[in-house]
Amino acid sequence: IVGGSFTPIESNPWVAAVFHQRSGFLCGGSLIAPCWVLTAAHCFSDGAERKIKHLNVYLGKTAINDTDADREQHFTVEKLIIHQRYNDNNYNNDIALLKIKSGNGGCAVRSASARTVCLSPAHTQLPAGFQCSIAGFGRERFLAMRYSQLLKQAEVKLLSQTDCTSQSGYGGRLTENMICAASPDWSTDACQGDSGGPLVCEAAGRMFLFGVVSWGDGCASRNKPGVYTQVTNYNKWIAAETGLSKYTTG
Ligand code: 4AZ
Repeated sequence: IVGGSFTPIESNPWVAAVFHQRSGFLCGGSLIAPCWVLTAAHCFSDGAERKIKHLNVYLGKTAINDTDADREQHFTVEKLIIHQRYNDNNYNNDIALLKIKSGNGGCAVRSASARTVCLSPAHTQLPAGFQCSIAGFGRERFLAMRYSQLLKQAEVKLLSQTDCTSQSGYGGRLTENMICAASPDWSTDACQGDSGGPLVCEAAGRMFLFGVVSWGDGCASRNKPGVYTQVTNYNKWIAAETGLSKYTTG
């Protein structure tokens, strides 16, 4: 995250950290049900990253390289489901599910540092300019050498498809499954390492998972919004793949 501020996991308790045994921290994710983390498909575009026995998922982590035994929960991955129509060339359908399992065979246990986030009703639209928030361990600057050691969050505003296209020059790269967000002064944005993590928006007093960090040209670059997978387009897919009811309410 470029800009924004450091934040304890308790402020974003649905944030998951996905690690690969060899390459280390891989991507963010969001806990949508005790056994299910929603993340980005492009995190697994390298074949090596699809070997589920090499993946580890943590909830309750505020510092990526520290163990916080009191607050964190560790999981292995039982199933990796990459969207069947994920396109590695334009990142269309950049969405994936991880079924997680703890050492004792259980799933996530609700606590102050680990909690599910709500999914919105299918095809909910929020107006342009609506303020939402992003969180992750990604780079703090485009040219940073490493990821942020601590979880960060930042506020961003949704853009209409029309404004995103006209401002960004993304043109035909934007599909109806993508939504753009940025800060009006272009100072805050998701960056490399935030992929898979949440864009959450508060409506009716609850936080809804509205986007998955997907791509963008650079980070916090003028006229280059961050692009997110539009989660409400995938309620049926999520229900079908997980067996969860159409949407959860936390
Ligand atoms: C990335 O490389 C990435 N500014 C994620 C988000 C953004 C840019 C790059 C958005 O994972």
